Amino acid sequence: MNYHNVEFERSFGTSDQLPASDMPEIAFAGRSNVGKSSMINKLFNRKQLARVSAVPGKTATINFFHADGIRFADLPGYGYAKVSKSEKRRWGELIEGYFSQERDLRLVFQLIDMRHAPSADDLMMINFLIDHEVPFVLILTKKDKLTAKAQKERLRKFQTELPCAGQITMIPFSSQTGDGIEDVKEIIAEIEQDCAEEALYEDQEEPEWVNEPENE
Ligand SMILES: Nc1nc2c(ncn2[C@@H]2O[C@H](COP(=O)(O)OP(=O)(O)OP(=O)(O)O)[C@@H](O)[C@H]2O)c(=O)[nH]1
Ligand SMILES: [Mg+2]
Repeated sequence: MNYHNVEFERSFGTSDQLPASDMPEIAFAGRSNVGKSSMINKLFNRKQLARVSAVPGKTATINFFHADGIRFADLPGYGYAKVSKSEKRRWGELIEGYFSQERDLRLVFQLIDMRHAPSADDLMMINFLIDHEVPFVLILTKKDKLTAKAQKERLRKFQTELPCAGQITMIPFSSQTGDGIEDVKEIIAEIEQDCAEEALYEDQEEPEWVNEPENE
């Protein structure tokens, strides 16, 4: 993937505005302030592609980007306490709406803060992904804020704090230092490869008449 080719598509405030899924998609989910927009900016090497804010709860929309035939969806952050009930409802509608649509969703990067035990909302989201068999990778953000010793300790604790921890791919990540970004790009490259192979297979599929018996 040429990460320079990224284009911002649009922001959506309600799920019924979302266009039909016409491209393979990769989504970024996680609670407000966990670092979704920062990760997207790091990935595409742009400072302001996805807006980053010190004020949690700023991204209350689903934002679509695309690059080289793959769509990236920045989902609204959940779990921020200081917003009105109606805002919370709107976020819930957006996230639930997104996941209930027939979308060509290939992977969710589920972000959790590496410094803390997963919140109740994080666990609800992770259990949702497991229950609905949505493929996901866990991105452990803000790695730079922990000492090497504390990182090791958190990784050990995640093993008991997370459901199915043994089967989950976890990538310690920092959008400040770029730690983990190569692993993330490798995963995206694998998805690209799968999509390219599928396209090739579709092109090569034999027309139906080839298999018709002769001289009937
Ligand atoms: N030290 C450090 N700070 C980070 C990292 N990632 C994000 N931050 C900071 O955390 C804050 C929130 O980051 P965002 O990227 O806006 O978080 P978000 O998940 O997009 O938040 P919402 O849009 O509210 O859902 C900002 O002040 C970032 O600078 C990281 O890896 N290391
Ligand atoms: Mg954001």
